[in-house]
Amino acid sequence: MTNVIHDAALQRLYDDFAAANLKPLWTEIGNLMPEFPEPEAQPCHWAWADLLPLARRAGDLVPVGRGGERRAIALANPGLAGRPFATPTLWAAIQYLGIGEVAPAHRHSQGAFRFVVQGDGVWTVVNGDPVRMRAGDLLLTPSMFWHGHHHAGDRAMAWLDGLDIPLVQKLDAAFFQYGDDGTEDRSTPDRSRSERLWAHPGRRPLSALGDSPNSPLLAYRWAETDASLAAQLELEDEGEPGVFEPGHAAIRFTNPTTGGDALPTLRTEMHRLRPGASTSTRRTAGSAVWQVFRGSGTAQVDGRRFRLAEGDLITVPSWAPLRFDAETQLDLFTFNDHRIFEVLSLDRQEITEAARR
Ligand code: GTQ
Ligand code: FE2
Repeated sequence: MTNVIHDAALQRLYDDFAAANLKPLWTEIGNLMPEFPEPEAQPCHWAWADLLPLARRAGDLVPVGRGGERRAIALANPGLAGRPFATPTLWAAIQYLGIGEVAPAHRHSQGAFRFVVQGDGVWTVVNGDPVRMRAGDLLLTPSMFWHGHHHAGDRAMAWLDGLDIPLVQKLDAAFFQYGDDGTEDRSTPDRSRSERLWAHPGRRPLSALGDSPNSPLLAYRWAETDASLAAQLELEDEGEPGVFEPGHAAIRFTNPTTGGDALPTLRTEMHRLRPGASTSTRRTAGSAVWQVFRGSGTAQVDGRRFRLAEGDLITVPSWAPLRFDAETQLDLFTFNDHRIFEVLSLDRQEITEAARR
């Protein structure tokens, strides 16, 4: 009897909490403070062989222009309730531009990059500087830099966009502005002004000695990325240090003014595994997207196993153990939010199984 009175009183208390816009911790704590991350995002795989034909159909049916701005098709993680997000912090999309098409200039507080898995012919004009996009290149569009894209080649082109849209939305930090139409630079130089000034490692122009949070270098070319990965593996062959793990070369794309990440909210890296090599199994606080640039193999994410072919994409939720096994030489591009975790001292990492020697 006392119990019944007690339960009724308790129910009144909870009702009064709700009416006063209050909620007790003790009924919520399991969800709010789990022992370790319990991400809603799932490990997922998108095959390039599925994405490209869908992008082509969008190219046939959907014009690109002012308003919609971009013919970009987002990876929507099925764990994220229908939102167009790859992970809780990362936007990943395949963007498609046909011959002669123009994606109009705009700017926004969201930071962005393009990574080109195949093709040629598009220039992204970043703060008035036309930057050529070719296979294996990483092109930056930092926060609030004007940017539009134009196609001057003879074959339609698709590439990967990475942005911090979900993070910026969650933080209520989104700002956006349209550019002037018809005034974009449509020239097609081989080398951008940004590269002419900044693509000289270890050499700072004296006209620009201060740090800038966004990298002034807007293009990281495949030739140099490839050479740096190849050199790490050559050094390994010679018994010298330099590789990240046995049979696993890796580089991070950095801002030449700080030596830190190329973008403040998105870490970008390129990895190369020798044929037959395996990575450690590693889990990291924070989420990531990986795209195969060249080669084949498998990825294991939180017990799920994905076969990987050129252009394929996977999502890695926070704290999900991740391991790659290369069949052929396997070149992998990745971007993640780990830099944000570092800035906030929330970074954690654990190797659950070391790479074999
Ligand atoms: O190319 O400017 O995938 O603003 C999403 C938002 C691409 C872009 C996206 C964008 C862009
Ligand atoms: Fe944009």
